[in-house]
Amino acid sequence: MHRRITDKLVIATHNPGKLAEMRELLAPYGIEAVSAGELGLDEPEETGNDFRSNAAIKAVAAAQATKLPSFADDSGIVVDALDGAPGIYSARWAGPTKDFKAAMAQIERLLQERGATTPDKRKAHFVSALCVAWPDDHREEVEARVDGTLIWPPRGTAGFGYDPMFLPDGHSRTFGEMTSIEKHGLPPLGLGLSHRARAFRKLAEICLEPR
Ligand code: ITT
Repeated sequence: MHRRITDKLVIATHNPGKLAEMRELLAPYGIEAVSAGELGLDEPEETGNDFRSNAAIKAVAAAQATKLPSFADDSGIVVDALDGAPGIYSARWAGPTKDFKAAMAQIERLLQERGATTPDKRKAHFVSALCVAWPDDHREEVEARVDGTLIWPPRGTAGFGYDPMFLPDGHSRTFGEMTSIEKHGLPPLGLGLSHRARAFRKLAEICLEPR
């Protein structure tokens, strides 16, 4: 049986870009949300082998620490020509200073080394695994992806992380050039385009009721 989210929810992320998106996605449902950062929660070590297990590690750690239902996202960019890298290590590729310009340059360097210069060889997708965990260890888990092509040089200053390098299929602007509504707004305002928006729609279907 799926469980509905009715109470206050902890958003178990320390990434400000993600936090803003997760808050915006929850806003129409009238759920009061407080972030892990605001509560001073520690960041658990992400020891899982895939997005789904890392999302669960983060949600369960926050639910245990706060005794409140907790919502986590584990996400990343998967580059075909790099055998799926950086994948679950997408945050780590930016190093301790979270330098995503350097992380994007590293991806580009590796793509050039592998001769991936034409769009067909530069396919990538973002993945978002979402987990809501309750203090009694009930969990709701969903996952989704958005496919696209990596461009160089990066374009746009909106969004976060690898957004300026990612051109979603069927669009002429990168995520870095889109407004937040365009990137992850849900219908009727947006198209629910991003990996996180797509995963969130699945979660909303099973766990949330519109106000
Ligand atoms: P938390 O674990 O605290 O949530 P984090 O940044 O460490 O924050 P992840 O381990 O899930 O989160 O790493 C995901 C990385 O993938 C993130 O830091 C971004 O660089 C990248 N990423 C995920 N979603 C993205 C998006 O919508 N746009 C651009 N980059 C994204």
